[in-house]
Formats: sequence, C-alpha cells, structure tokens
Amino acid sequence: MKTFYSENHRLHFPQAELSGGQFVTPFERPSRVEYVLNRLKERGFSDIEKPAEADLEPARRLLDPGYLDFLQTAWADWKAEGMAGEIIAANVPARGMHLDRVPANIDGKVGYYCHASETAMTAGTWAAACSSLASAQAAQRHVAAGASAAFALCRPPGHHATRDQYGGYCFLNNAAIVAQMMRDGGADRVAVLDVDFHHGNGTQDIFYGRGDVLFASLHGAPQDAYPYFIGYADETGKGDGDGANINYPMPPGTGYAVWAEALENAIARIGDWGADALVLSLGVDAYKEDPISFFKLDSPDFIDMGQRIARLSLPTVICMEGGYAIEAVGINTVNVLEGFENA
Ligand code: SP5
Ligand code: ZN
Repeated sequence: MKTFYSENHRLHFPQAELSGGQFVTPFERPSRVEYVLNRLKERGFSDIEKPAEADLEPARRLLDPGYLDFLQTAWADWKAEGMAGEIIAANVPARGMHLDRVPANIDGKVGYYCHASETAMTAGTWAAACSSLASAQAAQRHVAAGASAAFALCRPPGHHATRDQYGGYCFLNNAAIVAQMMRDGGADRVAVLDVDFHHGNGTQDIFYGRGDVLFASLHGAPQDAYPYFIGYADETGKGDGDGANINYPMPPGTGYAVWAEALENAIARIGDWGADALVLSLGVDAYKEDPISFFKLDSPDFIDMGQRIARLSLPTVICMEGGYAIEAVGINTVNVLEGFENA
C-alpha cells in the first residue's frame, strides 16, 4: 500500500493546549507522525510519496466558503488586532445568542468558527492543514486510478472539523472532502467508517442530510467523552440522509470484544447499504494507553481491525486521524494497514 505524506505538517505546532485547566504541550504534536513514518519503513511500507498541492475547489463546494476564508486569513487578522499569543477561542455563541451572525472583529470570528477551545491556531496552521488535505487528495487520486487502497498520513487530523468550525485538533475535514471527491469521480455511494476514539462530529455534520454518503462512527459515549454534545445512537440522519448515519457510542473501559462487535455491525451495515467506496478515518486513540481516551484496545487488536475492514473489499482511502500514546501510534497505525493488506 502506498503512503502519501507531506512534511509541511510541521508548520502547525502550537505551544498550548488548554487541558484540565492548564496549558500543556498539545497531545496532537508533530512527533506523532515521525513514529508512524519510522514504523512504516520498518515494516516495509517504503513507497511514500509527497503529494501535489491541495486542491481547494472541492473544499469550497463542500464547506462554508466564509469558513475557508477565515482559516486562511485568521493569523494575519489576529496579529493585526495586536494579539500577542496563539489564536485561542474565548467567546463562543451560546444558548440564546445569535448562532448565524458572523462578527467583524477577529476575536469574535474565532469564536464563531471554533467549537472547542483546546485547539490553538498559529502562523503555519493553514499551510499545514492544506498539506494534510493534499495527502488525502493524492491518496484519493491514487485509488481512483485503480489502486485498491492508499494511506494518507494526514496531520493535522480532520474528522472534528465541520462545514464551518474547527476544533478537536482539526481544521479541514480530509475524510469528508475525499468522500465527496469519490462521489464526484463516479462512486454512487460512499461510506465513511470512523474508528477514531472520538466521535467524528465533523463528518457527521457535513453529510447528515445526504443519502449518498453513509457515516458510521465507533467512539466514546458523549456523556463521558469529547465532543460531549453529539455522537448519540439516535442520531440517524435527516431528510435524504435518514438512515445513513450510524453511531456506536461505548462506555469507559470498553475492550476489543465489545468494540469488534460494533465494528462487525458497522461493516455489515456498510455492505448491505451497497457502498461503492470506503473512506477510513483511522485514529488509533482507542488504544489502552492513550492519554486522553478510555477504551482498552491492545496493539494486536489493530491488526484484526484492519483484517475485518478489508473484508468489505471496497476501494479504500485511509486518512490518519488521532492517537496520542505517541510511541505506540506507529505500531498501532501500521498494524491496521498490515491487517488490511494481509486479509
Ligand atoms: C482527532 C482527535 O483525536 N481529536 C481529539 C480531541 C480531543 N480534545 C479534547 C480532549 C480532552 C481530554 N481531556 C484531557 C484529560 C487528560 N488527562
Ligand atoms: Zn480521536
């Protein structure tokens, strides 16, 4: 399997993440991908290509153009306002306030376009987010050209980014944009399977009203896990999308036996639905040692996960999402790829 990767992810490395009332070094940090790269090479996945520049046209059609303009100009506007530090959202539209009026002031705009203040933006965030998208798009083109699967080593991740909000370490929803590109390329029905520990709220948001893209997510139950306000099992889609959204929220301590049962159900639903292509949002934060998550998967479980997903026998674009037990991120990620390839 071929990997697409851009080192420009390094342009995004905020100093600060607001966690437990303190500013800490962000869990989502550049070294994560170094571990994946090293493990890829160790295990013989040596076909690693740098992608061409991102194509923002599909993003402009799928997402809110105002949001994309904001991402692109936020840093300059923030600095122009005299702000000394990184971009952190301090004021968000809450219950009873206007949810649809975009402020002119950059501090207000940041709150409007952000859903989680743990995520800071810096001078290089937009460029890094574009490079992450570029990897996903190159992987999609590779699969469209006939490969059975490709791996996009995306950083920053994407699945929490909605059509008009960043957060959860995500800015551009790579998986969603790739799913749309697969549709545009002729796949009638595209499934997005999200195995990251956190609910893929962004991907759900983008496709909630659509019947041509099915979204299935296995994640920590919102009562106990970020993003807290979405990800319940009764969120099944609306309008044309009714029945094309499937959530599997699971409680603290969930191990692989229960998790794999949910996965099997998701795989069966995707198969029955008649998907022509698959996007896998691959986070490995369901791992037992992950510092911000509460599932109990072990490293060999990720091999089994890859094997099961491969049984769908669909053209598959795999996009890297989360995973923060840094030294195990490489092993667990590549375990999924090996399981997938050897199935
Ligand atoms: C892509 C992805 O995996 N994003 C995850 C974003 C999670 N953000 C909120 C994390 C809150 C965790 N609380 C920290 C407790 C540390 N003991
Ligand atoms: Zn995650």
